[in-house]
Amino acid sequence: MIPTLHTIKDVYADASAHEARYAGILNKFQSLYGRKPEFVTRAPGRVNIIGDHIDYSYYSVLPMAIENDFVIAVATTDDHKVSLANLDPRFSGCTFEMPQHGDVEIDAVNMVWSNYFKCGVVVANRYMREKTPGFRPKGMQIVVHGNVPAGGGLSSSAAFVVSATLAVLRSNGYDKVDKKLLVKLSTTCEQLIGVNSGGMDQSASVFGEKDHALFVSFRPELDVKPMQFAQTTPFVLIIANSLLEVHKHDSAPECYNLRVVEVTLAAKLLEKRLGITIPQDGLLSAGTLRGVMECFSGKEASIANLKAMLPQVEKYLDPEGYTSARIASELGISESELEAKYFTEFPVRFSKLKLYQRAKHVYEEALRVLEFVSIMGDNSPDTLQKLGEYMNASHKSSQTLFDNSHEAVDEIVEIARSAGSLGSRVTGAGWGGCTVHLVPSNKAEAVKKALREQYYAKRYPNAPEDALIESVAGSGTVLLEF
Ligand code: NG1
Ligand code: MG
Repeated sequence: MIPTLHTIKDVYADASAHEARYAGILNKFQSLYGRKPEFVTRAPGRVNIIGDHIDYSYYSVLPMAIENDFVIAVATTDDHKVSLANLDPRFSGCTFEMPQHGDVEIDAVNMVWSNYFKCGVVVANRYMREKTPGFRPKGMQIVVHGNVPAGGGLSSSAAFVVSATLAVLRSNGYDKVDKKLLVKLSTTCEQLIGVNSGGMDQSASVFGEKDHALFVSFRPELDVKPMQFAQTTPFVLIIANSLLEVHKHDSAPECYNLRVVEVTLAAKLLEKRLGITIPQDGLLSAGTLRGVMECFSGKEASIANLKAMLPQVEKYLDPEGYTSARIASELGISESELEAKYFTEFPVRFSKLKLYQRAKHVYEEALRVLEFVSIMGDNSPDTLQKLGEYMNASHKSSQTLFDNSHEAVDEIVEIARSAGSLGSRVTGAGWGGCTVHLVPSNKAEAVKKALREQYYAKRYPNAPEDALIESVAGSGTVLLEF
């Protein structure tokens, strides 16, 4: 169940640092609507420690919630009107009506911040209509504020849609919301605005726990295990934002959505070559690389079963890449069928599909996550060093196999390692955004200093204070009633 709290004291490590922000939200609410909010929803962003671009192949990942979050203050009305205001003056407000029938309209071509809220409305409304046919949600008066850097790989969007979905449910009498249900509903949100996303971010946001990383598994069903690191060698996780903002819905056809198509087609081709039939499953309705592994080497996503897939990738997928014509002919379908099935619902642009590289990344990254998790609690003097090596190998794979790094991101990674980071990698979707670094505590100052002098001073002399933070694992999504 999503907990209901009555103070922010249990939400943040240092609640006093957040008091002014909450006061600002409540003041704005009072001045706009002449009343107090009935409740507040709050959902955090996340940093992914290891395991990127494998959630949509249903392999386990290791993120943790961070303290930056998305806060939504709400009072309900009986007129079905929604008034949306943002405490941040850069984002202007808007109004719309809760529909009597069908979904609220979202203009995914002209992306505005309020679209993310509307995504929450759509998924919550569909759910409530399933429970109560003909249901029409109440109106809402709203003030929001988010402080997760946008387009930075820390899941500002997931924090927003989780918070929004919960706010709509709570407004309509759903005050005991199951955590898994909230993950399930909010995971479909960004698909409404053209990003064919996996479920890592929403899981981390909902299930976040102070001082814990989260081992998130998607099969056979969603499961989140809070994990702790051995503290033999004290360390910190540093998040350094490259400040290259990536707008996933704009870049999706060449980046995110293309990767989803590539891993799907890699699975299709392996299925054909191995002579197996993989079950069609959920998000990737054509089947996944995990599905291939389950049929070929064994049901469980174990180290052995994953390792057994690597020679198959070598044997059956071509590092040269595939044109549309070639993959169509290898799959034994026409190009128009290929187009209709894989390139239409979420449009993509490419010259060659890199099926070999993407599949190799997925299986190896899934392996690294398992190996990382299996030693993270070991009280041995070289644990931290080994964990760092997995993170470095993960970054290498982003550079060479998955093509989701960026030259500026690589520069940050190099600077941090030279100054004492044991493991440095791009985190989240990539192509810019944030990096995460595993740094022994006695090297933290040196790493931060090196990044300030060698990266930010050169590229972004006016970088915001929070471009470089030591991050703590924060708590998950909550409802607040003051
Ligand atoms: P971010 O970093 O929020 O863009 C995206 C996906 C995740 C996951 C990572 C890569 C969304 C909402 N999130 O995260 O599901 O696939 O990329 O590991 O699209
Ligand atoms: Mg996002």
